[in-house]
Amino acid sequence: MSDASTPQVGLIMGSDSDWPTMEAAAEALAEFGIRFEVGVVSAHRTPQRMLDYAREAADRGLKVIIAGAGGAAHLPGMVASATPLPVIGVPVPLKYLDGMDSLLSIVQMPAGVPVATVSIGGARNAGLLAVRILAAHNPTLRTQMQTFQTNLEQLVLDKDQALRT
Ligand code: RP5
Repeated sequence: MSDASTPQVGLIMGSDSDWPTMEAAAEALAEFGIRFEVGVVSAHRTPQRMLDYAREAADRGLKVIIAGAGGAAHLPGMVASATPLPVIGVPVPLKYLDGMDSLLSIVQMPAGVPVATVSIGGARNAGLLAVRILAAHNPTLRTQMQTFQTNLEQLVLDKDQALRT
């Protein structure tokens, strides 16, 4: 089912044009040494591929799916409907509507089919949330996340100090 080389996170997006936004999720996962796979899976253009991906994800050893899409952004919700894994949705901003269309398409899920939606363009937080989900059963990863949070706090304190001097 899974071994040391199996990806833990599936990072998918509706189009390769989403990658400039979604790349930040990949970077966050890489910072924590999380194994992940990347792919284009479109709810509208490759519906069968999307269903196959979602239905097979858990058996392939994935633990979390991050799905980004823009506009009529149905990918995260549809994937969530066909997998028992946690799905994190990333609203990708497009040329029009400033990503509000993507956000509303992803966030307003019917009861029973949850998608953890991050902010518009918030792919980094999607990556970090995936790390936290994995860390719930991994003390080493949890310690890494605590160190990350401590460093984040220190960064703010340092900037505050720099402003005051
Ligand atoms: C969505 O349509 C994709 O997620 C992308 O954000 C948007 C536009 O796709 P392209 O026309 O750039 O391929 O499904």
